[in-house]
Amino acid sequence: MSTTSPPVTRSLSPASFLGFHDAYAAVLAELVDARSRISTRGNAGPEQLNVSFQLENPAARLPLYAARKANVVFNLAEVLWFLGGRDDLAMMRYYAPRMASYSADGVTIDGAAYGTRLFRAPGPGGRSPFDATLDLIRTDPDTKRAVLPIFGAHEVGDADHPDVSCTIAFQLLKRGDQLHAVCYMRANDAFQGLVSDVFSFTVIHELAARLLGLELGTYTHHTGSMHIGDQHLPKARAIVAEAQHQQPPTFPVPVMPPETTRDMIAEVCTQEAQLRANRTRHTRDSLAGTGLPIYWQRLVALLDVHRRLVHHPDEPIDDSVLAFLDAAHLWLLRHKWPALAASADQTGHAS
Ligand code: 5HM
Repeated sequence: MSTTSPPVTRSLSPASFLGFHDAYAAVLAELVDARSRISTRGNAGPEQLNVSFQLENPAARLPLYAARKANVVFNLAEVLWFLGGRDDLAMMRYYAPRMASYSADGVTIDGAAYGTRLFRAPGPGGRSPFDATLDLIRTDPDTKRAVLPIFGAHEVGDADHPDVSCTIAFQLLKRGDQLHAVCYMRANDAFQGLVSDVFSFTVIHELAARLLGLELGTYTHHTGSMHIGDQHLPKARAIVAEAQHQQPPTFPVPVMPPETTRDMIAEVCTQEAQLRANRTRHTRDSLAGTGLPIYWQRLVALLDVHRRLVHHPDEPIDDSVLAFLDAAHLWLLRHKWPALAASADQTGHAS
């Protein structure tokens, strides 16, 4: 009589983390020890294929490592750039001059301008792919078709363009009262791109949940090629060591308010443009005067603090605005802009 061995059971689901802070260190820990290396388009470093992770709370999207000094202002600006359906280099260059290297014509950005693929309406009166996808979920809640393609057919086999979309697609799945999201990436720079991609897509995920009146479910990130440049390895090792030996700062995770509307997003985008041009400045009263919920007021305040750092680096920053910032944002600002550390000490925020 032949015996059959029992089927091998193993989990086919990605590793799960409460928030991105822990997932980021786990990805970097794999990369710094990865044996495989690639060298392409002038960049060389370790690579790990098929890296996936899941976030239980996608609103916990910030990596709070002193060794990383994440630029949360850039992250916020980039997702506003997406939400506005924009592709202009001018806006993003203000926040990150290195974005100029993504532009083929010095005026626009193509592959990394995900907003053109997600939020730009296809024609007058037409719905954007994002809005069409939300409508699909409303009419067929169990749908598996709520997919927003990003990598385009026109990018296939392009060796010359400086910027070919790294995200393939973004998917939304309503299951029960929760909205889950999946981000599929062909390639991810584990040190830089990963931080901004997770930030942007978890904000878009959270916004979709709010607009649909659903709870925020899990966010899953799948990457074909996760890699890191050799120049980032020392900092990556420092982050991994910090994750192993230090408790992260604990801050409350702000939740996007359920009453968030597209008009509020438009108002935040308008505020961003005004602040970038240094045409407006805020106090606690003027922030309240925007009529935005506190959550969005705090993000406008973050952009205003950045405006002061860029346009008036020698002026002291209004302590009442600093004290109003989200605590995690202030913590990141203080690490990124040391000049802010002294004034931020006066705000009463925990460091
Ligand atoms: O040669 P390639 O087109 O793959 O180079 C693009 C680089 O930017 C890769 O390191 C990719 O992982 C990174 N990247 C990212 O991580 C780029 C974008 C822009 O689409 C992104 N995340 N969003």
